[in-house]
Amino acid sequence: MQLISIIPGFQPKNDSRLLAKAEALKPGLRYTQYPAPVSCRVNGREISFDALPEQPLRKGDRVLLDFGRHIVGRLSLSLGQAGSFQDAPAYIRVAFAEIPGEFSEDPRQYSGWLSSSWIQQEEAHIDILPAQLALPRRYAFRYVLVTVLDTSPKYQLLLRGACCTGESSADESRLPARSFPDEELRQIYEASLRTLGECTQQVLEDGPKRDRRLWLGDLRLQALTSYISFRSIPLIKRCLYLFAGSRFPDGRMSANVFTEKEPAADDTYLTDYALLFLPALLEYLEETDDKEALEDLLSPALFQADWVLEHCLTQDGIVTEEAAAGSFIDWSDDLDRRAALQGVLIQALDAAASLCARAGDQTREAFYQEKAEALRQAARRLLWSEALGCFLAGNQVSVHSQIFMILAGVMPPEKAAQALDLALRYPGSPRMSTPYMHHYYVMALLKAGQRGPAEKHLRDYWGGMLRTGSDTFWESWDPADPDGSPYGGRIVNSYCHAWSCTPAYIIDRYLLK
Ligand code: RAM
Repeated sequence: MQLISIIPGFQPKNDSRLLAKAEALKPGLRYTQYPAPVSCRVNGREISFDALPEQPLRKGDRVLLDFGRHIVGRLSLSLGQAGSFQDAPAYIRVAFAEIPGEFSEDPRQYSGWLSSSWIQQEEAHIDILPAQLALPRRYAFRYVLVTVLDTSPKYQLLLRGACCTGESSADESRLPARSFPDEELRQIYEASLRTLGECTQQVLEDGPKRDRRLWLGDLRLQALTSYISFRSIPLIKRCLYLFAGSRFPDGRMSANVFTEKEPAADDTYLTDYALLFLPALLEYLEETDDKEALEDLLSPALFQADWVLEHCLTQDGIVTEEAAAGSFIDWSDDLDRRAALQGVLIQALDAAASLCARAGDQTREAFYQEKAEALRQAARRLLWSEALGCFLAGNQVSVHSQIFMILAGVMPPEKAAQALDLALRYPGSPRMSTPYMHHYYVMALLKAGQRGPAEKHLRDYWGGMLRTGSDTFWESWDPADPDGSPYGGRIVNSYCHAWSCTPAYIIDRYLLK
């Protein structure tokens, strides 16, 4: 599945009042000075970082630095010279990686559908040594690989120091103290919050390596986790205002917003993502009871549900194939998304009813409740297979369909666990490929009363990423296909990704109660 939408002549419609409020909520960044790397290898041989400045580096030499934790920030290298006169520039490559596996890929071999410009590497000529080389971008990394592309026969390069400054708007002093029944759960919890903290910038970014911007599906899960941790409330409000403040000309919400310049809705519409604005807003209001936000955002939110009700339903009350194909749900080429989208829509209508109740609008509250109920009935009538004991999309059995039907309250609770189990094992059923989908799977297990299996899955799946040596959670991970990538090359995958940060939320709200 390639997600590339280009609408010729697209101009987002911006609401200057909402965007001014979003701008006023922009957080400042906090800067952290990180200590020296915890380990250093020259051409594969471990040496102490203190000994590195004495190590003359020649053409082809490679220095691998491990900073011991994931960092989002900037790097500056102190470079010196040994030997005779510098009669030619030093020429080096500096590559950054979140996990070591990124260095085992050859960037020139990458031919996926996302831009190779996301690969974090720079080449620099240094005319005069000694020099302080400040690398030009903000990077997401734990590992840095410096390759000497050339010096000259007369001199060698010295790498005398590496100075690293982290950037994030997350306030660690707000983190609650917590105790855990065991080390595994503590590690998963902490890696979740590290992942969230690194993505908490001037917007809630999806991934600090890539795409470094605000996506709606990610925002909802980041916000849930932030409520129990950093509590970046003004930032979450800012992100909600950005989605409402820059939209498609017809009022639909974009799947993501560019914010580096004047905020601009991307010309990418995903049916499920737009609908997720409703639960995201409701959850924000449940945390804050922010009357201003309710007043400003209610109508943009309801529009998302109204638009789908008007344009995306068949006569029978099931979402259309077209709307389902235009939704995300999970990275999977062969997934039939109809049942899953039906479930997302029902949850959005439930949220719409609750939002109207908060606004004291009983007429519209009743309207959305009725619509949700009608769509539940339609799903039970037309998507449920009595023979199999699970929901179908077309003829397809998928765990994705069961998950969203359970979360939408369509599935009879006593059948939910069985249907999930059946779909997971059903021959040829599409696999879940992202922590985003696994989050909803765990939530569905919890809703089905399966607390034990939910906790086991959280430990197995997210713990599995940590057992590879990572200290943050990834955008895509299927233990059965560890080298997989939705983009046609895992070198562009993000290994610190917003939508993977939810174990801390699940642990806090459901497992340590
Ligand atoms: C990816 C982004 C983001 C996700 C979308 C659908 O490219 O990284 O996390 O929300 O796709």
